[in-house]
Amino acid sequence: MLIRTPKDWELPESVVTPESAYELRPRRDFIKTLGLGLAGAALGGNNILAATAGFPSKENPAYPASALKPTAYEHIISYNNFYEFGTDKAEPKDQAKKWKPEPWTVELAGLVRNPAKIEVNDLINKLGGIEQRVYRMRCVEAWSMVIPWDGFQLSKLVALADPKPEAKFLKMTTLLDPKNMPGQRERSLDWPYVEGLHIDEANHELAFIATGIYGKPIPNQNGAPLRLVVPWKYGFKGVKSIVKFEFVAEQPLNTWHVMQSREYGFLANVNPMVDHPRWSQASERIIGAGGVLGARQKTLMFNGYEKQVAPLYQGVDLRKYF
Ligand SMILES: Nc1nc2c(c(=O)[nH]1)N[C@H]1C(S)=C(S)[C@@H](COP(=O)(O)O)O[C@H]1N2
Ligand SMILES: [Mo]
Repeated sequence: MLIRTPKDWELPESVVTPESAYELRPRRDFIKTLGLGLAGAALGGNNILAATAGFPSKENPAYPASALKPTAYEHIISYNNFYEFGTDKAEPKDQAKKWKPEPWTVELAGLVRNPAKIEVNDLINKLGGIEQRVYRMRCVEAWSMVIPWDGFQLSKLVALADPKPEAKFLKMTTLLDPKNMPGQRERSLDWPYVEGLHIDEANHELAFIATGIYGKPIPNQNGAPLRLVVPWKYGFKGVKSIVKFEFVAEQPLNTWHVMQSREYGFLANVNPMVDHPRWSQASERIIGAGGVLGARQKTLMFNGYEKQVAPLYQGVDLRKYF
């Protein structure tokens, strides 16, 4: 079921750079991962298949891997921010290993005509399945990856919930489960993790709910069984392991804003011209590239999605952090 037909971005082994060229290993790893199929999922160790609906998925030609160079699977699943499972980048992979995000119920709530509690696979099927999109990902800490996601456009979920006109924002909440999420027994953040979007942002074509990476169900450490992906915003907006989508009238208080209101806003659009109070946002470290020191590249306005999302922010002062 996880074996897929080859796509144009799956290069034959022969054209891939040798193992020694570290920077170019992403594609090689990609092929290995795909070649292993189900066995690969098992070897991953962390893959408790909470949301298998929709696999194998097909590439959406509007967001192809051929346009960007995907980060190696190994980096994507071992360098994580998921404070529920530890605050070091390497911790979530280990600490989330035994966590079982199943069964998983998603709640559609608040100012909607169609409130619902629905099992995640049923939700995916109801929304017409999943597709692949390759997006840039830029953390506010000034590192970046390119991730081949599987999932569905968030606007489909919004349409299913059918918000009332008073609903101006979408608030999304991570599971609260201190028994099984060791990080929630610490006070590293205000639990549960909450994020939000303006309803127009939630309905933007780019806003995506990921249920997979590289054609396989999303590993626990990346936010199983479903997490938000908004590639023009800093990574912390991408709330993981969502249990509740709530349509509200007022702008929700998002977790990192509550934590450090001078450093993290609500909008959090990627902007190389506005520095974080403690570091520059002009450039970023590319995870998995350039050996030990890492290669850097210039950060792009709206993380490279300016053409698509700039219309959302007409009249908004983008020099402002919030
Ligand atoms: N629930 C929850 N969601 C979260 C986080 C978190 O700690 N908890 N970290 C955020 C941050 S800061 C980033 S950069 C991304 C990281 O996603 P990744 O580990 O899949 O790369 O998840 C975001 N979503
Ligand atoms: Mo982040």
